[in-house]
Amino acid sequence: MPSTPRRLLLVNGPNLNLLGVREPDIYGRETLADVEALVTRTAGESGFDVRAVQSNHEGVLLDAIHAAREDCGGIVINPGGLTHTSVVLRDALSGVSLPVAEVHISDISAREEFRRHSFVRDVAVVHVSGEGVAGYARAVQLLIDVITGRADG
Ligand code: CA2
Repeated sequence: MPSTPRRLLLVNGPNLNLLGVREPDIYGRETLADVEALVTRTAGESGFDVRAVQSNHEGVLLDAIHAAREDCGGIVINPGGLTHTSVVLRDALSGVSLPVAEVHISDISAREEFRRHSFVRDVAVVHVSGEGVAGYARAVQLLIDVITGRADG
């Protein structure tokens, strides 16, 4: 049986390219480049590499998720606002049958009512919300634990 690829797909959804530029009171001052560097460094400590995608176009995200089937062992995703709206994104994640970590910088359970529901939640095995950008690093560690069989998630 082929071994699990030691690569993660990092997906950041719509508007996350604005990190560090707008709304620092909610999302902090770190940029998308900082997030990608943090995830790459954290995964690297466990011998995983990272392919990162951010897009404001849902279809680009779906294509990246589908392609992950070929060469990734898991997916770390902050779906942005698509979290609360997209059955299509949820179907793509469940369709590829890879372990998924759902990350939110802010605490989506403590904000507006419309942010409390996540279409992604029950297709993810790891959930991190409200820990700021540092939450991406914890999500990576927990996901790698799942992938390498060290934990149940
Ligand atoms: O807390 C999170 O990470 C969110 O996924 C961020 C989404 C929001 O719709 C979710 O409810 C929670 C928003 C992403 C947009 O990010 C921005 C960053 C800086 C400035 C403006 C938007």
